[in-house]
Amino acid sequence: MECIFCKIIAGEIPSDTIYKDEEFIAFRDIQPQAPVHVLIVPVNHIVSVNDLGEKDASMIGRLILLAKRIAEQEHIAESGYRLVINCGSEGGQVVPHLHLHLMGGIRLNDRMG
Ligand code: DGP
Repeated sequence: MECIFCKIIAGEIPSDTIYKDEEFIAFRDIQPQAPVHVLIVPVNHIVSVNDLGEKDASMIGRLILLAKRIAEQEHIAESGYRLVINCGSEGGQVVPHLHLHLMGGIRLNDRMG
């Protein structure tokens, strides 16, 4: 297994995990861009948005709803937050395992890259 997020899911690499169920794991980003920076990751190894199909539509819905719940737990729901999925090299994706960034706790600037 080469994928770093699969290794985190398997418990082979330590992480600051704040949520886990059979479908998703959420852990704090090792290089946080904001006071709250959580990565929400499907347990199944899906490389990127490019690999999603119709069968994944409900999973993606649950991913967003989980992000909303974690934002509430992290006390940033009211102040606001940003959800980002990078896709591919020019989209800024570094880890080739689909993940949603949840960032907040500070006023985020408008610059996207
Ligand atoms: P992206 O650029 O969208 O692929 O984001 C990858 C993020 O993953 C980046 O913000 C840093 C984070 N990251 C990379 N390796 C690790 C790790 O081993 N542990 C944790 N917690 N985060 C990691």
